[in-house]
Amino acid sequence: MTLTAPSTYKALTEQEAIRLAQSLDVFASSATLQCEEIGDGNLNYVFRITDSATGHGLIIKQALPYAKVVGESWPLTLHRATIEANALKLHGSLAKGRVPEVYATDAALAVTVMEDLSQLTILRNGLIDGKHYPKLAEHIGSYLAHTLFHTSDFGLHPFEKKRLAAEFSNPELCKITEDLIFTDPFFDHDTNDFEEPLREAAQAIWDNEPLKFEVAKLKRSFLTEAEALLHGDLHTGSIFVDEDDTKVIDPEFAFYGPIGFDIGLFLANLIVQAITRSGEERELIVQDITQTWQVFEQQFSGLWESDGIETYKTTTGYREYAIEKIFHDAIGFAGCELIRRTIGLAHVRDLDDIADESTRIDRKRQTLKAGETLIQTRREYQSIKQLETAIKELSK
Ligand code: SR1
Ligand code: MG
Repeated sequence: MTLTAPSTYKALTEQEAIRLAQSLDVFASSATLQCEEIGDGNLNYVFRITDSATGHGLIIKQALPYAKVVGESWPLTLHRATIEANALKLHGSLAKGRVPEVYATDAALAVTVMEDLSQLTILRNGLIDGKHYPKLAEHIGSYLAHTLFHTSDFGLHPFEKKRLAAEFSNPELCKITEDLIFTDPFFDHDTNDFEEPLREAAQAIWDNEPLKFEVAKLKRSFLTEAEALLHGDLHTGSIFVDEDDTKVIDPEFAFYGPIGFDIGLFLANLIVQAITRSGEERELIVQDITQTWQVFEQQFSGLWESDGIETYKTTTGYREYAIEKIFHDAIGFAGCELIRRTIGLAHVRDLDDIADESTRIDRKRQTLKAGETLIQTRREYQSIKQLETAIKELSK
């Protein structure tokens, strides 16, 4: 599929997105195409182009030269569109069926044309509506194991790994994470955003030196440990689902970082759900957390045995050591994500849309408490069952 696009950047209108779609040999020349801008994220335009007669469609995603969530005062590299398209292709080849198909790209226009997933639901929206997805944990655990193992030194020749690490150098998007997840929420910074009743809890975080010492270590890990090609922003808004299918989208934050980061972000967003639910509905989410880790651990270990290229792979204790490090890192990163989604710049609807103020503030206090606890006690957990017990306690 070839894209006939202008060679210089221009933010597309809906009509221009239709003309771009017509230049692809996908739709009949007689087709009447409709276009809707459906982007609900913080950074990009997402156009859905549909053939009115057949209902068939595709997505044209375009990066804007600034962060939409803040406005033109926050310029942002267009190269993230190329990073995203290449990460989708690579991760899609490693985790079959878990990533939308990329049909075409244009670097100058910062555009990716891809599979329309509108038959599926954004996971965050489905969870907020009280739904549960029986295949989610199996699919995401497997996606994580395959994408992370096969791009790491455990499964990839060091020349290819270092070539990929250079290709996926993504400093501007990493800086957003370094600031918004690892720095600003832990200081009285003007990007922070929280309701006044939470000021005391926020101040307690800013005053907690032992907590900040642990966050500094986690930030250093994010800055320096080029372990695998991460998705980089694996929250529940980056996943499409239904009862049978799961697709991971939006890897524009992809870069070589610590393996536990993707796992931690996903688990944190499920923990937010556990906190907002009760009874059996909460239990289902807690079981998803446990199962995601179990599937990841089992499949990562299996790949270590079957496809591992590290000479030390059979050295007694090394696999267990590597997996324990990933586990503890993931718990710490989950803690940082919980705190930033509560008092940082980019919130989540799971918490903000709780209509009753007193309930909303209580849930947010719980999220902060869970974040602090996970960061500070992360090395104490020896098994996923121990973590499960702690999450149940923190969600009550
Ligand atoms: C300015 S971007 C804010 C957040 O949105 C993205 O999805 C990332 O999570 C980022 O931290
Ligand atoms: Mg995104």
